[in-house]
Amino acid sequence: MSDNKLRSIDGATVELLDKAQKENISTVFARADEIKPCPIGVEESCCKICAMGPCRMPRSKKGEEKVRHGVCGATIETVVARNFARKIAAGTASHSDHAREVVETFIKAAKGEAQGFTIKDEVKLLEVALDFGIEIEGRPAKDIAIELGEKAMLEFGKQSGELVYIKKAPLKRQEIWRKQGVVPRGIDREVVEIMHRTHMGVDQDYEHLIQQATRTALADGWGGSMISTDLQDIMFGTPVPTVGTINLGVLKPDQVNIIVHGHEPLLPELLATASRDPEIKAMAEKVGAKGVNLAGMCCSANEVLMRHGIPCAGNFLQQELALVTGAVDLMTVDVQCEMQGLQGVAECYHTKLITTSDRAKIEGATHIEFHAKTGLDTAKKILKMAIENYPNRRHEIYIPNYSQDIVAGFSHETINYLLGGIFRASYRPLNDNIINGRIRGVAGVVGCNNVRTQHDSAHIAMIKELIKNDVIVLTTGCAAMACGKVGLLTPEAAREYAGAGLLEVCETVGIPPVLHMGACVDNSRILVAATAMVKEGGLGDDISDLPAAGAAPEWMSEKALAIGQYFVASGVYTIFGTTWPTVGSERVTRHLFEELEETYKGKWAFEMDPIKGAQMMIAHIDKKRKALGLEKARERVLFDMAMRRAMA
Ligand code: BF8
Repeated sequence: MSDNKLRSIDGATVELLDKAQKENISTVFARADEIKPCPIGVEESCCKICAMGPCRMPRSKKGEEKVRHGVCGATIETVVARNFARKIAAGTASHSDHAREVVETFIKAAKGEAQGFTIKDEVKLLEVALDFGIEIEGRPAKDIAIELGEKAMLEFGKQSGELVYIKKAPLKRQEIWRKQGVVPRGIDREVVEIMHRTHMGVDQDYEHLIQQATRTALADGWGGSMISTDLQDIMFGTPVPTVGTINLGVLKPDQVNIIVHGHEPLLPELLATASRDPEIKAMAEKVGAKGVNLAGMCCSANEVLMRHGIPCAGNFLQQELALVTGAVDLMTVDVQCEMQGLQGVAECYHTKLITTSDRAKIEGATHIEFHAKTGLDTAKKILKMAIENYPNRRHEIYIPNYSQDIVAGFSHETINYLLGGIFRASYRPLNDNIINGRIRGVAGVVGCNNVRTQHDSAHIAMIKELIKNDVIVLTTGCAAMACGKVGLLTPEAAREYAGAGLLEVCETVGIPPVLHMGACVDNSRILVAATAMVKEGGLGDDISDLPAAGAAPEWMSEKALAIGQYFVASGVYTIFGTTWPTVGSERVTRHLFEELEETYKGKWAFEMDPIKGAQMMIAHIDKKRKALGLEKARERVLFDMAMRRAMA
């Protein structure tokens, strides 16, 4: 067995890793072997916010017995909480700066100033306009959209008051947030305040720091991310279940292969449109290719997959390996989760790496900036560059024979429609199936890949354990792609992997047991779905009452921590795997893992074993079922299904 099978459960990844090693090409996997995690950094026991340090304050062998202080007197609690809060600020800033770009483009699209963009979903436009308190009666869509864009933009710079979307949460949740003083005022204000409070000599009380981290994370989930999802839906269409294909086998040896990688779906949308232009196809044929093959990578992939069925080449740890096929003529990257190592790999082949955002350049890559006014021209220019690069292929092409059909695009609106039907769109059937026990509960399993664990394996082990136990899984980001690659995103997967109760529901409705809800900003869809379940009735009056839990078993990015913190503050029990960034302080860890539950009814947990993690989630779901008085219903259903199976 190749050693690389220990690094990934995905065959395409293993084959290309073998190839990269043979060709002596540096990838994230090789670099991870060369660089071991810093033992002090991994505990977050290092303070480098002033020039009197850095102060290294590792745990003593006897745990917390030794009192640890930095040069300024900062306690280890302050240092660890500061580091944690800064990560949440960075995660929130990332999702929200993405949202800002979307809002700017949205306003231009509404004014007719964005090439190739219009308002596609007028129903959602009206819904979101109402959320923002905008008058819709008798007004043209264009005017409503301009006002919506302008009001959404104000959410970033607001100095006081509350974010508009806070009112979408269950009333009980809003009360908790107000009582705790964590309702975000403006998105940017909360991020800036963390940066201020974590400057040398400002906020030096770990609970107070975590409180601001919570307010900032809420500004992500119920602010930036939600704005991003909603306005993207209005511009590009709200996703509906769409059939697609995933894994590196989607690359074509005889076509011009272009990969869109990153997070903002703006340019990828235009590339999708422009790649269908007959002129582009003719150009490709002129250079000897059979056409242009557009594929996605990371969250950009999720966006164009859900809305256009554009194939998905893979998730985070596959980005460099895609280039190792020798078949990628051009890759565009915008923002977030793009490894600098890409340029080095691109140089080993003929691939052109193009940076497209004004916020991100990579040394050595070609920079072609995307601007909404000229977006379609830029898209065409990039496609032409890719086509011109096709004859420059100088290596033998090797595309692993792995691709898998999937169904993606389960927005909140779609779940509503699928379960209730067009005339009575509703979460009632979902709630009823939870109440009667066919579905035991709901789990959100989301997040990244992390090279410190076997690629994709924790996602799949955890999710299989959950669905086997009748827990329906909602997924986004790289977790969703991991599911796709092993066939969990097909209705047929229910028969193979789901428990009897969940299988019955999936077969009746025709859905997979794992629902792909989009990119990482689309975790906001999970918040909206959870709120809809609460509002539908019968499952308590707050998100924390739902038999539900969340997890990111292979997380690595700061965005994941912001997501986790807003789920916890929204009342969700949330388990992370891989590593935990507050182990340097037992008090801070206890605060996050135990004390937060007293106020927010949600808390963090850390578990490296994904099966154990799934069992912890199931135990939590059962605890919530019991609190709702539902445990008896489930016992009855299980008996019925066992009987039915015995009869089959
Ligand atoms: O936002 S899941 S590795 S690609 S951070 Fe990045 Fe993590 Fe993937 Fe998308 Ni999300």
